[in-house]
Amino acid sequence: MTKSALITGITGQDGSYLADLLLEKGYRVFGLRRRTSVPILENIQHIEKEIEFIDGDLMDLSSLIHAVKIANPDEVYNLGAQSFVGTSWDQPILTGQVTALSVTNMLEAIRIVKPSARYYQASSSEMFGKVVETPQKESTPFYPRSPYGVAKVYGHWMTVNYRESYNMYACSGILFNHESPRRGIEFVTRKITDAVARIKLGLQNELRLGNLDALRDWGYAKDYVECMWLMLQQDKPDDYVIATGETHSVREFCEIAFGHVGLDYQKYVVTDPKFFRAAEVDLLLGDPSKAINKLGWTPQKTTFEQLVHLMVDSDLGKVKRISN
Ligand code: G4F
Repeated sequence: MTKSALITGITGQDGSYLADLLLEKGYRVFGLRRRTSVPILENIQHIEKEIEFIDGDLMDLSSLIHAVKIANPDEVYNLGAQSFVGTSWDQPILTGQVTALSVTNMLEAIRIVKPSARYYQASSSEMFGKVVETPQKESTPFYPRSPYGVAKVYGHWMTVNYRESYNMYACSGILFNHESPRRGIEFVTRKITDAVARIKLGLQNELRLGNLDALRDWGYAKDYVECMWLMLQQDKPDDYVIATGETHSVREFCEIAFGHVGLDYQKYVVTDPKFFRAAEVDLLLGDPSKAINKLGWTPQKTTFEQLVHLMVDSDLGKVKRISN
């Protein structure tokens, strides 16, 4: 029988890759779509006609109840959020409403309409924040460092709580940073690869960044969505860290990205205090052993260097098309 899935955040990087994967697997894919004056469909243009959109908003429980009734999903992937850490200091309350409280809205909609649906919650390595151990694993205590991180901790524990209170199949994927050509331009990796392309093509002179010494465990988003799906195919629901097990600095990312087009990053990157955060997460390094052993997942199908290269190549293509 054809399975159906409901995805929130379907127009984002992860939602779009997950929709690709589920369509390939023969799922009926429903996407929750928030009304915006200008539709943002770039990431899903190629599959727009195959997705069944349902209008709704994560902050509006009645629209989520309606969405679950319409989709009658076997699986729900809750990927929608205010996901930019930097903005969470400017809009802490909105971040709490969208990134934290709406998780309860989604869980409630499922509990009321279809409690047998399997639920995936997009948790984040930002929950580890000022890390208390390295590498970080499922049992590592949380110490979030931003309103975003705090909101994600709430969503994570609500997911665990609904699993334990109502016996729902609810899983939380603690994903470390994951990037791709579909990443939003405000995140540091895309900001760098877009700038590299513009500088190489003579359209920009410099790149202004914040903390170059921050260390992140960066993987490829396309590899990570497979893990979301795997989590919902097990006998029992559980929580998993998804990471590569390698960490690299923002500086290293710059070095490889500029180097890929024959440029020296030191000539173009300028440090600007405007991009420093009120409280920084200095180091993230995940231990994906549980996902490897229990889900049979393979991290680093795409290596760090390959990831940087494919993002630079994609941005070179995009910038050339726009500027011609
Ligand atoms: O790319 P970022 O903005 O990602 P961040 O804050 O690590 O969060 C991302 O990954 C999380 C998973 O751990 C997700 F939950 C979250 O939704 C998001 O996808 O920043 C990465 C690092 C930070 O340390 C930041 O201070 O890069 C540093 N950085 C230095 N200069 C900068 C810049 N970040 C941004 N966005 N812009 C800069 O100019």
